[in-house]
Amino acid sequence: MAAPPLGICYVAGAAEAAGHEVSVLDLCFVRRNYGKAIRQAVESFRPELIGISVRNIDNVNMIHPVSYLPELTKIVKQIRLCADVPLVVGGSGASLMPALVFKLLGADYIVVADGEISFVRLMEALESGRSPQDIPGVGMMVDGRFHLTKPELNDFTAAAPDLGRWIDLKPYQRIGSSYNVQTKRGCRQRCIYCTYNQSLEGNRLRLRSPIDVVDEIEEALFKYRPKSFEFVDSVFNDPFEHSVAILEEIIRRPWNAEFTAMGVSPNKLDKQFLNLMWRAGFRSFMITPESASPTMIRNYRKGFSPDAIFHAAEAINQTAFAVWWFFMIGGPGETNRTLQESLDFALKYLRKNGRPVIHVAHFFTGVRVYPGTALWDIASREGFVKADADLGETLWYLSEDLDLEEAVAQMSRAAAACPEVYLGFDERILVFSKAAALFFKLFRMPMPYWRYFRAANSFGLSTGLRFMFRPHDLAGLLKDSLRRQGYAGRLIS
Ligand code: B12
Repeated sequence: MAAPPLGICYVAGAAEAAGHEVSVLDLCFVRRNYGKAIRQAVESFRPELIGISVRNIDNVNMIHPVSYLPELTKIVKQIRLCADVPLVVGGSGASLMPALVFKLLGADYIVVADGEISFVRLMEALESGRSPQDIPGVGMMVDGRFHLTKPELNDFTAAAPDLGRWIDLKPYQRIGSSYNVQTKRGCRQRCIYCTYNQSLEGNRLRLRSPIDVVDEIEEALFKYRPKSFEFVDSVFNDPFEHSVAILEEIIRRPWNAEFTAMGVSPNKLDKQFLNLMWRAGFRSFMITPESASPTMIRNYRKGFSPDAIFHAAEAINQTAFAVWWFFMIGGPGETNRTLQESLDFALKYLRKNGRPVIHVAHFFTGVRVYPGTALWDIASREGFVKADADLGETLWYLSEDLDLEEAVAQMSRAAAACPEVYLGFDERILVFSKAAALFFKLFRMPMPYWRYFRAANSFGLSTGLRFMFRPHDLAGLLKDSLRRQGYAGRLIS
């Protein structure tokens, strides 16, 4: 799924509002020959400074790991070849591991967390010949050492980013991507593995007024006619009252639009709230409980009671939404029994059983370990992360109480019994996603296209093709990944 680069559009808008001339080069659909696209953009625009937005540093998949850092270094090299100007990196990928990304890319400056204010202040400082070293969120070399000033997470007052002003939205719309909208920054949850409440957005909630959010949607709707809007908040329905106010404001407006959201918590996801979502124009959403085992919900510190997920599933089953559930297998305390609890939940609550609702229950194995999280400390204590760990390698945690061969067998059994179950292992099938998107478009099938995972799995199960693309020895691949990061414990001995 291509995500329109919302972050850089916010920053571009802020820079322009501060009196700078700004141009955005979106490399998302430039498959080959970055060099040419970069050279042309530099020659025609003649920038005095270049900012790069680094959204993802890897694909967060333990079985098929892909690092995006080598490609980024190539992009930076191309830029350096044709432009002798300061280079600033920013974005969530940069904010996760600032020192690593800064050094690896050989940037001149890095901006961590929110970009609008820090980037404008950085440019002002450079223009007036002052050192930007004390600007919150800015990192640079000082006396031969990387120096980063702590970011200041200000109220969320940035102007609406107007994506189509900066990038061409058409290729995104062609493949079914939504117009992305942020209603708040900050996350007050304390999930042990997560970075949102840390270097990315901080723990303090910074809410936008619901009227402003819906005004932004209204303007984009009439200007760009996107097929759907996607809320990209860490958790859309927290705080609950804020999401209710946004939904009610949408319902009050005289137009109709389709909505989806990626971070929906099972908390308070009852009939009334789901009804409000439906009336506002939601037809799908992603829900991220990570586990249905009470032990694991507690261990992950998910911030909702184990009952919430069962109540949410019962309420969702009375609707016609398409819902993509995410489960993360292998956190601290995971056993084959707790894994089975999550699988049993999917088998019991997420089957279609003749109802209009469509579920996809996506099970990932392995938990990505990021610096600064509680999981980092646990992983360090248990030997998954070495003191001299190379952050350029993707680092993983897998509970030592899990028998991996049996875990793979359990998940495969569930996938064989239930087309709703989709495994992280199945992701090889995504090479067909572009062709599939064209097919769906040709037949004008409703989006989001992931709703067809279930139908594809049913077809695969009835024809015997379901597991054709799955690698052999999945447990072995998981162990290889752990070996690469220097783990030598019980899981591989
Ligand atoms: C929403 C979301 C999604 C949605 C996107 C929907 C959509 N239509 O956009 C979905 C579910 C599709 C998704 C998918 C993926 N995601 Co995601 N996603 C997010 C999330 C929660 C918010 C991103 C967002 O839009 N934020 C709002 C914008 C405004 O913020 P921003 O981009 O950070 O920009 C600000 C600053 O970073 C900075 N900035 C940005 N660019 C620049 C540039 C310069 C020069 C400067 C100075 C500053 C600057 O200023 C901006 C404004 O303040 C983040 C986590 C988070 N809380 O940030 C993860 C996150 C970005 N995703 C992540 C990942 C891994 C993925 C996937 C690869 C997962 C997968 N295996 O499929 C895919 C990749 C999709 C893609 N094509 O890129 C990781 C990336 C980390 C990593 N390891 O690489 C994150 C950080 C979550 C995490 N910690 O794991 N994602």
